[in-house]
Amino acid sequence: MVPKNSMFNQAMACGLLFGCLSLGSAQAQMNHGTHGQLKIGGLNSNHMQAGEPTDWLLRFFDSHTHQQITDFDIMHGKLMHMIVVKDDLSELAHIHPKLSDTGDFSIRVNTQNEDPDNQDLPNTVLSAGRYFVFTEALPKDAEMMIMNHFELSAEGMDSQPKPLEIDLDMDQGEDFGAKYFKEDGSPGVEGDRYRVEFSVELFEWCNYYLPKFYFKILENREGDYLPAENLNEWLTMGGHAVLVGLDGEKLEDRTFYHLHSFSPIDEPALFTFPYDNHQEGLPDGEYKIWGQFKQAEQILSFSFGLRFKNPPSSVSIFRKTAC
Ligand SMILES: [Cu+2]
Repeated sequence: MVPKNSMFNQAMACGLLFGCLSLGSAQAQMNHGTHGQLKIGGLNSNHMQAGEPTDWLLRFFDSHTHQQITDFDIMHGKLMHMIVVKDDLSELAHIHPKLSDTGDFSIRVNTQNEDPDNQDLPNTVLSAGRYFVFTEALPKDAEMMIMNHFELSAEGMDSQPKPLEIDLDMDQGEDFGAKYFKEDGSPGVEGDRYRVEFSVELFEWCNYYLPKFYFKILENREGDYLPAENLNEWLTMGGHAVLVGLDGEKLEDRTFYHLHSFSPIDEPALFTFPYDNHQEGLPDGEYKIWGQFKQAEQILSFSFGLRFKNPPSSVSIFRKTAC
């Protein structure tokens, strides 16, 4: 069941009706009339020790009145969705802080907690480096969710940035890539439990293109890779995908999208993630995309490195007037 007036309904409406303001488009809507505050270990600090259990506290304020926003509605099954990603895109955690009576969100990272939707929590900030934190929440009675972002740095053993491996290179004309993953969703080799096929399609829209991303999840059954079974909805959707750009030195310049797929309908274990920003296309560049799915009780994250390239703009696409 979907709660009335939830962002889910609006998101779906936007997915079906082009032209409405998209909900997942981080660039345009981050800090939409709000500003956020992240306290680490009780301090106004943006430093922590990598791998150490650490308390994070978040507050959000209306930018005009400076009042703290304390009431929130549930969106996709949670009061807040938080994506933590390392700047070299080597690590990602999708977690869900808790809301207190006073309107503060809190979470202790690098630990286990009782929420089965926080399986990434023990691995939130594991290595030294720079991390981005993206939050999504829906203030009560608001029409739009608020998206905020924070930056922190983790100290610890020196860890060199890892180069992004490109699995699908549209510069080379590729639109399809396949990879193998182990039981827990970590990268594997042929013969391991999962083979995941990732592909991209481009659709003309206004004077640019909209991408659509596909994940097909195959499971090794006695040597044959067959469509995975026991795939369940996670957080009210068939699947979630997080797309983050590598380009941009500043956090504000990073592209960030949290996309959604319905459960497969036509083809078993095939998930479709439409790009949900109908105001602008996706810039050329290097990205990582994590598809997140629930199988039985386990959350699986399958990631692909993507070099995204828009086709040269054609005359025909500029003639379209329906946008
Ligand atoms: Cu979430």
